[in-house]
Amino acid sequence: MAHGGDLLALMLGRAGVSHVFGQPGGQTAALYDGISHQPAMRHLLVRDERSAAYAADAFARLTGRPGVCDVTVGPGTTKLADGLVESFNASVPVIALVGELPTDWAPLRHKGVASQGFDQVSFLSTITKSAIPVPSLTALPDLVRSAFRIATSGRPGPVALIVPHDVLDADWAGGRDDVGVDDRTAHAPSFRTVADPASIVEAMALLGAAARPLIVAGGGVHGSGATAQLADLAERIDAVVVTSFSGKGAVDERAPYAAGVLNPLGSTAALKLAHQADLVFWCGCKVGQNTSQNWTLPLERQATIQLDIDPEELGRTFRPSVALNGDVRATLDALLRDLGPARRPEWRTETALIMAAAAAQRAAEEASDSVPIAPQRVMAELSARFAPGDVVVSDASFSAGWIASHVPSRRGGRDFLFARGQGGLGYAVPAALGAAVARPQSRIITVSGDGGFSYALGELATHAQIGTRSVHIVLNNGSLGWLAMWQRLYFDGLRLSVDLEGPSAAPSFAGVARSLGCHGQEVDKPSEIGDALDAAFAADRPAVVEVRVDPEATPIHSFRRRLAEGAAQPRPGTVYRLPAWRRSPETVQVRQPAD
Ligand SMILES: Cc1ncc(C[n+]2csc(CCOP(=O)(O)OP(=O)(O)O)c2C)c(N)n1
Ligand SMILES: [Mg+2]
Repeated sequence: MAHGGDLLALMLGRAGVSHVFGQPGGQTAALYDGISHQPAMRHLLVRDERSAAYAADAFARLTGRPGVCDVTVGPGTTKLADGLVESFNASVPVIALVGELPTDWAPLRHKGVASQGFDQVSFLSTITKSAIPVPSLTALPDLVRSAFRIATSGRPGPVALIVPHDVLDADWAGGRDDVGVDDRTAHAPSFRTVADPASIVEAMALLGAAARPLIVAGGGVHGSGATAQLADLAERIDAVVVTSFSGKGAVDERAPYAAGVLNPLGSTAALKLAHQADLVFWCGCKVGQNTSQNWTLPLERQATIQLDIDPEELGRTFRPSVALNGDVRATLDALLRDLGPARRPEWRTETALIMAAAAAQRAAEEASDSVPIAPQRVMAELSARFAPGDVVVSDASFSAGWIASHVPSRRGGRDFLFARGQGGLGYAVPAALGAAVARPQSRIITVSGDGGFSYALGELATHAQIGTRSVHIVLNNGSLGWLAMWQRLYFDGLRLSVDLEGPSAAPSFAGVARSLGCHGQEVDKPSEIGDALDAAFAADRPAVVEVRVDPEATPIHSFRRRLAEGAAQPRPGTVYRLPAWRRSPETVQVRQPAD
């Protein structure tokens, strides 16, 4: 006799779900049985449910289809939080299948009376678009349809479907008609809306009147598949395009109008041009803290157009001159229908000068031969090997800045993933699992710091088991570099709990990789980087390239300025100021600068 797990798996299959990421529990065993009966569906076992949510997030970003993950009740559910918040804040459609105690144990669920039970609906409600408890087998089909509809409609996001043990185990007669999922809701955006014609006319007038138009492209450009429209717009009116991290790849960054990522860790040209512009068109971008430089952008004198699928975003932090509420692609299509071409040679010349200066600075940094290695050099070597279609997945911290400025996109398309929903360390390696199955023909490259990489070491075993085409670059500076610098620059040389190595112990990430079934290689000279990357790409298994990088290097502009001023330069042999309880003999010595 078929069961609820079969029904759920069948419906997922009808919705085109090809991969489910998760970790089983007793309460979800029937779901696994159901998945095993779906010939076109693959279940991928992760080592930590946090990774299942991250993998589903990456899968969704690259395919537009909801990423699906599953967890068991209680400790499985709590580990979903990192990934669901990431997807929620970054507007990524994900469906989490969540195990639950049997329905008639409801009164015992709370306060740990029934093993593993807790108030999952309340917990998940705050970190999803919707947390849907399934009360019975009869209700299941409709609620599965709801999960897809909610995840993919309007502003996409994660949905949790909470299915009790007895519902999954319940006998199901099978063969019912009622198991279809509306195929239009099996991908995002499900239904496209267009901004109202009057606003589009106003936007066209502003675009026509501007002397120095600049577009800030966010993740919404990728979410709606609008890269071709964006390039058309930029070329037609001689606009500059900058992107958020999530929007990177919205245009080919080798184009003369592409000025890079607008972020405190991003492109200096983007920052300058965002201040020079007289019109800023925020396109599928939520104008978050970083893209807006702590909401100092847009400037008072700048005209603004804001295009967003979510009307709540319009005017959240500033009053746009023109607000366009609609799907990015459909609305740009409408705008482009009547928008005449405009040449702006002065703006193009100004842009070219600013971009050339930034490029010269980048090139100088990338040519560095210093030891320990400059991360910019590593990125340049990666960039030389980066092909269209390859995917780069960034971990949080400095890696994001290095990728943003030193690995330009080579086409309009979503080839870069950043955990910008909440910037959690440990995103890259698990997300690469989702990327690898979403793009099986592509090479997946992750870049992490040693701190971020430490979060997800176990998933190297998953990569090896699945046999992903992945290369993982670890920029090992021996520390939580961002925080080490923050403490030093803003807390008078403090150095507390930012070192990841002891006097006689340092983790070998390449060694860990080898013991988990991957290729692993250490690099500590610039001349070795290229060969190491070539060997990693040629390896017959996932590969880790651990590069010893300069702990003094940072992509954060404000840190760089302060370091250049010399105010807080570390002096060899000095002892950092530590809180009283940590003074001698446990004081930490400054690392000797390399010669
Ligand atoms: C889960 C999580 N915990 C803490 C932080 C705060 N944080 C931001 S950057 C950073 C340091 C990361 O170190 P590493 O990954 O080695 O990168 P590095 O800064 O050295 O390049 C920390 C702890 C975070 N972003 N995410
Ligand atoms: Mg580090």
